[in-house]
Amino acid sequence: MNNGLIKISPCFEDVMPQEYKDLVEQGSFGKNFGVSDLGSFKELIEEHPLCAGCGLALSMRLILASLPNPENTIIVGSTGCSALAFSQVALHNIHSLFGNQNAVATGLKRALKLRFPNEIKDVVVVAGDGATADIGLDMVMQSWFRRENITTIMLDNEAYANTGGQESGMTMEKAVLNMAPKGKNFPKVNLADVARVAGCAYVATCNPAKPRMLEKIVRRAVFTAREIGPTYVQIYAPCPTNYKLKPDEMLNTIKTREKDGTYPTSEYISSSAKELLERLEGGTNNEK
Ligand SMILES: Cc1ncc(C[n+]2csc(CCOP(=O)(O)OP(=O)(O)O)c2C)c(N)n1
Ligand code: SF4
Ligand SMILES: [Mg+2]
Repeated sequence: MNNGLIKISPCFEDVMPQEYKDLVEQGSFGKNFGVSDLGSFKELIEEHPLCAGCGLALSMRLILASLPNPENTIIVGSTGCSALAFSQVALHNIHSLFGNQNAVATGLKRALKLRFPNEIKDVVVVAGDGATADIGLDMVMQSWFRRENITTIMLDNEAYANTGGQESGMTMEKAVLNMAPKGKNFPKVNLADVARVAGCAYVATCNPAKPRMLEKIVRRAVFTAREIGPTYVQIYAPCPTNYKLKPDEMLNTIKTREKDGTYPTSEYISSSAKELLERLEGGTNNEK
């Protein structure tokens, strides 16, 4: 970058770790970087506090590398494990109280439109499944009903991970967790279908085991939200700690779920979004 987006206070320069200095100096800003360039720029500090093998950490890296307009993107987060990573990124971000993320993002987007009518400002919510499908569902749905121009990304680890493993609406039926010892007794919520019916112009499910697909989906969602209306992306991001996986089993868990059809990659594109994406991409490529 360095376009002054994030600055280290001179008083702290001598004590800041080198990794953080690298983040400030080598962000993805001002360049046309994507997930294929990961490793040549800094998007998240490696020494972040998420557990080894955490699907959220990998997904966050990929989301940050996929944003089409990072300097002018504001991420709105919510309480949960992903929030722990936000202080390790060189990007504008706001932490909202648990469940409030879509209401905060809505207000922010509206204010940015008024304050900067001639500039592109993307607002992207990145929150957990508990924050999105359970406790914040009311505000998520209202932002969709009202056709707000924001992207909602759910990091779906199928649990309330940060509080020790309670079941969420997104947990699979019969799944056993630390604080759901008898197994969940109703099915996983199909929030992708709900999003489509509630007015999202673009809806997709994906995972970090297919980074280029994730990149394409995030970019499509951001472009569609900018021009047309709300968009929803659901990323399967397993939690090794609560699902008792070894860190190196995370990606294979995703691949197995994709293969057995219990967590497929999918895409819904409304006709207006299709028109837009065809114009931007020169023909939509729907290959998974
Ligand atoms: C209003 C409110 N209710 C409950 C909590 C407690 N709480 C903090 S994180 C969390 C679970 C988060 O689950 P999820 O959104 O799936 O994120 P994860 O930690 O799994 O990434 C809960 C219930 C809170 N902080 N605020
Ligand atoms: S508890 Fe799970 S979701 Fe949270 S940081 Fe650890 S592995 Fe990631
Ligand atoms: Mg969760």
